[in-house]
Amino acid sequence: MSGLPIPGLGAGSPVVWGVLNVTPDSFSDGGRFDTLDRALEQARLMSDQGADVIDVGGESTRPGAQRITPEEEKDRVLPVIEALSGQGITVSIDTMRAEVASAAVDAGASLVNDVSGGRADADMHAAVGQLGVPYVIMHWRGHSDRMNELAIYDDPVRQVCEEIEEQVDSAVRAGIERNHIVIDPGIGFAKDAGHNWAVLRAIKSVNSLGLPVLVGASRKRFLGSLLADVDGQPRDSDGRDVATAVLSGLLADSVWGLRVHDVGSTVDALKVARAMNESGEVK
Ligand code: PMM
Repeated sequence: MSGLPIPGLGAGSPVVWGVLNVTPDSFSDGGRFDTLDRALEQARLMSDQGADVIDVGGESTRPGAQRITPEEEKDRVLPVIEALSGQGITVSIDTMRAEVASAAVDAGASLVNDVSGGRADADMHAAVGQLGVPYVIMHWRGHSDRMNELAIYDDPVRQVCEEIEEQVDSAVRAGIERNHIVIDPGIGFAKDAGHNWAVLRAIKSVNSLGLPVLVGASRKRFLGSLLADVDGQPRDSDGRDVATAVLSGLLADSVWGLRVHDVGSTVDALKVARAMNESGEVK
């Protein structure tokens, strides 16, 4: 693990990011938290379970998803961000748009999580440079409506690392401080199950880029395929939390942060990993 773009977080154990999708259509939790009260209740639960950051997203990125307007995105996320940051919760905005990122930081978000790493909006890097907040650059090749056709690699680990580095260089050129950057290999984005496993097994290669690494494998489709029933039917997203937590435990020593839906099971897994490694006191 390297770097601490959020002071005080990430020393000793990965930072846990709790996912809060305020969308009607995200793949695993779409529609569940699309009223302010339900969103706040879920965020509070995740914080109580040990989430360090609540990652608020208003636009679904599930394969095949259609885009929404910036106004719609802001209407969904800003009231939630204002309320959560008002309660002292550290909030990240999950957006590909500079305009939404700026409005979210004005509303109290402390970090920008951009699944496109700046590829979706030419203004994003300059805007984040101005905002001066930590910025997550995820590996991304194209919007959800075409990401499956972009899942072609000769060497997924090498290409993912190279493509992330290009975005990091572009971000630094645009004024984002290098020590504000977190990188993410983009599990499930323009990657099939084999690509996802290859990247996860080689997570130390991603780490060797020298920046903190965030991984978001939670409830993703490749876990559903792994856990398919005897007829080959993928496991529903609700039934993927044990697999997610096992991955969290396995990655505990190799990543800076983990982005998950079920915070409690990942926090448990991280405690087990720490106890096994005797690398820190288990609280
Ligand atoms: N995955 C999703 C959305 N945002 N952000 C980062 N940094 N990494 C991810 O892997 C990621 C993300 C899509 O999944 P969701 O529906 O669980 O939010």
